[in-house]
Amino acid sequence: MAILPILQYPDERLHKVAKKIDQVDNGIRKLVRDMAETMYSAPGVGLAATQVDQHIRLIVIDVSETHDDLKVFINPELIQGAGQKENEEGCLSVPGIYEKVSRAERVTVRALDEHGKTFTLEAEGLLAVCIQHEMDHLQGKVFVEYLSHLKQTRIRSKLKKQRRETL
Ligand code: K1U
Ligand code: ZN
Repeated sequence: MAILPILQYPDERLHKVAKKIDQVDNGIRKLVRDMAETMYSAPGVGLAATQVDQHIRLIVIDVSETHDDLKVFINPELIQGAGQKENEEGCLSVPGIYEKVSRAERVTVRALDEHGKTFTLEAEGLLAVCIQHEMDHLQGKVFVEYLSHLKQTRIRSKLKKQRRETL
């Protein structure tokens, strides 16, 4: 297994639109394992392939406290959304920034698992937020892009300062 480098906002590659996966093969399963290791070590509760510079429709999520409930979504499709709720979000590509974003409260998602089998999942709470956040990554959207231009400018300056100080 390997820990993969995570692209940092405002890297332009975070805006690429991910392509559908045609075949769930051993190469995809190796990427799933590497992404899971990268997510757990960050630490985070989700990771989209876009964030590790792989522009294919693949997401891993584990919102359990015990790190034993890995969920793999290949070619995910949002088939239903209900309610609306504001939640605080973070992102491994935007370290140290937490902001409120409004999203559907409950979602139903259909995807393939790591064996290529179709499943449907109904989610609420952090899992629902995380699914929507990661699916945005696959569309090339980063959560800060829901915020005002002023907030986005402030976030970019804060990140620049943070990076200067860690050099
Ligand atoms: O997409 C990402 O970069 C992962 C992101 C997922 C996410 C979290 C919260 C709301 C929406 C989306 C993260 O994992 S940020 C880190 C984080 O929230 C966290 C880290 C350690 C323990 C618990 C949460
Ligand atoms: Zn993110």
